[in-house]
Amino acid sequence: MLKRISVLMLAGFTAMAVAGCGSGGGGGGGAITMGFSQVGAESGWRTANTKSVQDSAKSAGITLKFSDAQQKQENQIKAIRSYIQQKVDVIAFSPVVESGWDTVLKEAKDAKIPVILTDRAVDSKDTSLYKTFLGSDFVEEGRKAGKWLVDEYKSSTDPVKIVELQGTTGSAPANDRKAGFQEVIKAEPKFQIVASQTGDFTRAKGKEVMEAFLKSTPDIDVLYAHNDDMGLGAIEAIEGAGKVPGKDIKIITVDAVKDGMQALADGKINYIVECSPLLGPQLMDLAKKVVKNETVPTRVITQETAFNQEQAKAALPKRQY
Ligand code: GZL
Repeated sequence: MLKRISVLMLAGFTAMAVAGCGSGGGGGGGAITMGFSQVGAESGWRTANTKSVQDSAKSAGITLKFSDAQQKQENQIKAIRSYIQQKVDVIAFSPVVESGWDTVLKEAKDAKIPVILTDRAVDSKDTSLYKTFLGSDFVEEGRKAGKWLVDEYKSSTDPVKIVELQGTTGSAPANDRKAGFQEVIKAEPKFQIVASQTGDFTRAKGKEVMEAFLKSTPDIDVLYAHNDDMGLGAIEAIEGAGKVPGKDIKIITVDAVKDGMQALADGKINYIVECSPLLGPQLMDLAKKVVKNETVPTRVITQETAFNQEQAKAALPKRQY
């Protein structure tokens, strides 16, 4: 199953009459300077996303000022303020959590510097605070995970005990992957989420929380982890408890990074919903348009797929990340 990153331009193009940009060269046709605030380096997905942004800026001839917030919102706010001070032409960032951005985004708007959201969304009611949001539909990713589970257990009536490793508390992917999954499985009472806790998208935390689940929750049937890294940490915990991942406990994760796909091909994970980190090329195209006051869609959704164990074996050799 080929991964497609094509842009599904939502209907409802909105002519975004963007105000002039900062005093960088972009507005006048010179080289564009982008200030980018990255969440951190918490997962294989994030590493691939950072590489995509940095490589794409280089190929697009865009000067990139890049900062790693170590998963702290205050560091992202500081970085955005410093980009405003430096009068960059455009600001892009992946908000670590959904809330708490209105003040700093208003400061960027007042400074006439357009902002692009990439990867994760914010819950600001005022959508004029940013020009567009480029990223996956996390609710749909959760639905895909739920649909696989419903199909996997379609011929069973026994209760199915599920534990869930959530992503970073308050983040759009954690909120939405949970919501999409629950929306699908709630139709069948046999599915019971018996424990759910954040593993903060990291392998180490995923292992630690899964060890606690294994101690507190007997007879776990399924683990739903909001990303591969937490799933890979959980596999270490499951094997440490003398159980067989993918068999004693079925595992569904999200991302489809190389390590996750390898575990899927090896039978330790049962299903992975893809979430592509390769947003760089589209981000740079959008930045060029926004700086030149061209029309951009208010929402750009990346097209993604999902993999079972057989599909992972076929796809692995061609995976870019
Ligand atoms: C999803 C991204 C998430 C990944 C995790 O777009 O924000 O953050 O699923 C990463 O691996 O840490």
